[in-house]
Amino acid sequence: MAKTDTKAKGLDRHGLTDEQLRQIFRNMLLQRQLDNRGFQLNRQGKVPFALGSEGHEALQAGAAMAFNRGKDILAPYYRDLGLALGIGLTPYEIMLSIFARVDDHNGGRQFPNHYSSKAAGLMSFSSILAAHIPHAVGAAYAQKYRGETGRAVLVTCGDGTTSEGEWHESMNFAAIHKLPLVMLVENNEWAISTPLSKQMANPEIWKRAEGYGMPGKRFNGFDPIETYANVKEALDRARTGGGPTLLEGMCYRFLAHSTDDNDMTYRTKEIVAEARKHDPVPNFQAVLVDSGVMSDADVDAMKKDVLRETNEATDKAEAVPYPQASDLYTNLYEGAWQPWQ
Ligand SMILES: Cc1ncc(C[n+]2csc(CCOP(=O)(O)OP(=O)(O)O)c2C)c(N)n1
Ligand SMILES: [Mg+2]
Repeated sequence: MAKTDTKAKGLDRHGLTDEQLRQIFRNMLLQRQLDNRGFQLNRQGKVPFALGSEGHEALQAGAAMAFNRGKDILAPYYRDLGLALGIGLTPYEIMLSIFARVDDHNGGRQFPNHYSSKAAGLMSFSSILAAHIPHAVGAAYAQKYRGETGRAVLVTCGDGTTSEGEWHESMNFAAIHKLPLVMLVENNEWAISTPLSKQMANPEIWKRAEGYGMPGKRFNGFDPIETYANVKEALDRARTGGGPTLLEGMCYRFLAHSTDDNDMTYRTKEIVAEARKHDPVPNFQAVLVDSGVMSDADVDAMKKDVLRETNEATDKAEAVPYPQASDLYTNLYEGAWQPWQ
């Protein structure tokens, strides 16, 4: 599918208010600023690892706007900074995780980017690709088993993850049981160094939906409003007993996979520069300014505020201590028992 820019299509807001459109844009700016901060801190030797959502901003900010806080459950993967922010995690919570500090939800003992928040309805997940998808299906099964309506599970993963056995098993099980689940695949064309062409013979992931017996759809993930509309439609169907949907949002990974990866060993600067022509952040900014939702001065003020919030979150989180070595087995074994005893 050709990637079209939001700008070219004008503003079809799908019921989103000006305030919601500004929230989406702020989320996108925050993603970029926090990504940048993570990479900076890594280069300064202050954090061992960082990984960015750059190129996924619109997809994640748009999808998060369709999530019902306090009702739905999110089962994200490691690239979902914008989804985590969009459903209520703060930059400070994100920074606590990047710095691995004791006040982090996981006690500073989980890999960075492994978001979790019981209060926000965000399921903890594992680094094992697709391992969280059966868990998400289980949560959707529990909702159905209890006869709950008006809520659903939003589960995400990358294009490469759709090759895993758990992914196929989960889609099949969700369809058989008509579970309240939306599987959102963030197709950025890469799985670290593996291009889509080496991952699957048919590059249209959404078309697999028919084989499982559920609706499937592909959309332009560089457009936050189009993303919102598609995710909302699928979540509404799931919330009202209509069963699961497979969605495929098209985007691109602008950064290397992580700070541990040199993408110039498998793709060229020119390829990335070509994809960056569709950069959703400046494009959505232009949409908001052209349509009068924001002025240039509003945009400047928002960018300054996002930088301020990022700086404050960084300083505050950095000042929090690391977990104690003596806490290594806290929440793993009952009582005071230690595995070396
Ligand atoms: C089962 C398993 N195999 C391999 C890995 C190593 N690995 C981590 S991320 C990744 C790429 C995943 O690509 P994709 O699903 O497209 O997500 P993206 O990072 O592109 O957003 C791989 C192979 C892993 N974590 N788990
Ligand atoms: Mg990918």
